[in-house]
Amino acid sequence: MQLTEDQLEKYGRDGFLVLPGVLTDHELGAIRSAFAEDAAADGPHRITEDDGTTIRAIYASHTRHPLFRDLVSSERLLGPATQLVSQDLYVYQFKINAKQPFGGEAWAWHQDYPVWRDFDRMPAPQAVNVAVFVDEVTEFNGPVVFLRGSHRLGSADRVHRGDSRSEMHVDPHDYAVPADELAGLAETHEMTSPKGPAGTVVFFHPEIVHGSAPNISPFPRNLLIATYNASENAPRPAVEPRPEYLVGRDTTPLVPHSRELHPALALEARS
Ligand code: HL5
Ligand code: SIN
Ligand code: MN
Repeated sequence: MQLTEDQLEKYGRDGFLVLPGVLTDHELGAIRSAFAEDAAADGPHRITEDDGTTIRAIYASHTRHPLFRDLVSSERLLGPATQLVSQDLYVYQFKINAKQPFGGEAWAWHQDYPVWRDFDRMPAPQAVNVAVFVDEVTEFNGPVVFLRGSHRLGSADRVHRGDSRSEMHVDPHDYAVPADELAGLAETHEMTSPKGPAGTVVFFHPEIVHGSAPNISPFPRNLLIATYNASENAPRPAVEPRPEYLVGRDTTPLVPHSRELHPALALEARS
């Protein structure tokens, strides 16, 4: 799968790019089962909502489950990601943000790169997020909202809030874009939220301003996000390096495979 010049240009302009139909229903079924299996493993990589039990996010499934390990090297994700960053890539971070039916909570307005710059010493925003819709995303189940083109403003300084929402990761709430700044940005940058069937993939820039509302619908909104970083842009040594479930340390460039290794990643779509 190769992105066209038009698609590359669109990503440069908007800060995100939507590709429908990247994964098949069969593959999505396997991804949902793998997620359910992996979600059973306890540990700090498992983030809960404020109730302390509902799963909010799970990190680093690609280090525990063979399906996710193979998925991140799939040419369908890694190929376009490599084109967008124009460098060899490795997985910096992998998470599934589970927005459960009837109450999956919001993700505050934020930019990703300031977190990775300030907490991990990532030198530059030479990375890309690849978000896979594990479930259909609609206006009802809390789609990610982007401020179109806001990545082109670069990264602002941010202040870490005292009332930290989580110690396991940096919740966007803890490093949010302040309300007055957001209000100003929204005057010049359109709010837009890609929606679509499960299997859609959204590539988005680490500096784009984004956030999402709670899920009051009866439908889940599990969103898988693999963040690929340029191997040459690996974080510099930090005084307090964050755990490996948040910051992948193996910076060896990934080699895309077009013939899927895992049997659940069906070949039907490409054969
Ligand atoms: N939770 C991530 C981290 O690295 C940062 C957020 O959406 C990405 C801002 O701890
Ligand atoms: C969300 O899951 O809605 C937020 C995604 C993100 O911050 O990357
Ligand atoms: Mn984010």
